[in-house]
Amino acid sequence: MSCLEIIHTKIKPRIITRVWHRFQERLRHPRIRNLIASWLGLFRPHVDIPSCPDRLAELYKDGVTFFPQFLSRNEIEEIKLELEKYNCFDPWHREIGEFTYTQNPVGTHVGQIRLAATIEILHKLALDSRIIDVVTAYFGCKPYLDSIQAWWSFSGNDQPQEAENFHRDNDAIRFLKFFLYVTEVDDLNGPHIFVLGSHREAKLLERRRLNDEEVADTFGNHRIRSFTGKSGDAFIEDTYGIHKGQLPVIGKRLLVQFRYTTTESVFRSPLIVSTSRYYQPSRITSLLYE
Ligand SMILES: O=C(O)CCC(=O)C(=O)O
Repeated sequence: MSCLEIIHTKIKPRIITRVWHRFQERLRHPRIRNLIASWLGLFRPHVDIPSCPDRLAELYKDGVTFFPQFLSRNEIEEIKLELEKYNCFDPWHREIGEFTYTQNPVGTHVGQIRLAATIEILHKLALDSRIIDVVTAYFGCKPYLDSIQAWWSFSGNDQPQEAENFHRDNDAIRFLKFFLYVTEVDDLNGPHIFVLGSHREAKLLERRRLNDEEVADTFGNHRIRSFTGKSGDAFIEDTYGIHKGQLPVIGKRLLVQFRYTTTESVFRSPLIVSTSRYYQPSRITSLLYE
């Protein structure tokens, strides 16, 4: 499997991006966020907006749309074998240093693969028109590919940490995340959990982690969905909606995630790599290439 050459590491978001982020993360009402995002979209270069009414209807109503078997068994196995070769780090405890996914230090919840953004097959996927069409239609303007990530979620811990608690993401004024399950995900090894429709509802808007009880009391258990799935299953989600990665009870979950935005985010990829042959700059702006 081929890797792209690293051109720069430790890329930081621009000052204007950081200032804008501080402002937009304080805008909490979904309707106001949508209005401003639509207005900002007018300043993006022209792009044809694809028609995918069913996907859009799902994303508007529920905040999520599913792609069962987005990748075949062989394709996902190839990606898994590749990702297993890489070292990980704990983004919440960087002082621990690097480790392999089979030997995660006691107490680690997450093992991020630092070099995920160098793996060309992930770029091919991130630029796949099945995703780009939906993202472009939802944004109503030309999207940015903001980051490519992959991480392990580990069992062995009693209490949830960080994104294992319910929360809303504030990554950008409008954004979507694509999630690809690389390992099979059942109820016990860390399914992604989402509150259907919460992305457009002005409830529990505070910038903080939320506890299970207040989420259930506010939205009702019937709207809290746990996404189990086979390896190769995928979904696109508006993670301004309330979500979490359930603390795994047994095993390990391996996930690939791409972030698409309408403006550069402060969480943008710190890696710049040589341009992928799959890149079509007329359709999307990638922040991962020079
Ligand atoms: O690991 C998960 O399923 C949740 C990830 C998450 O919270 C996020 O990407 O914002």
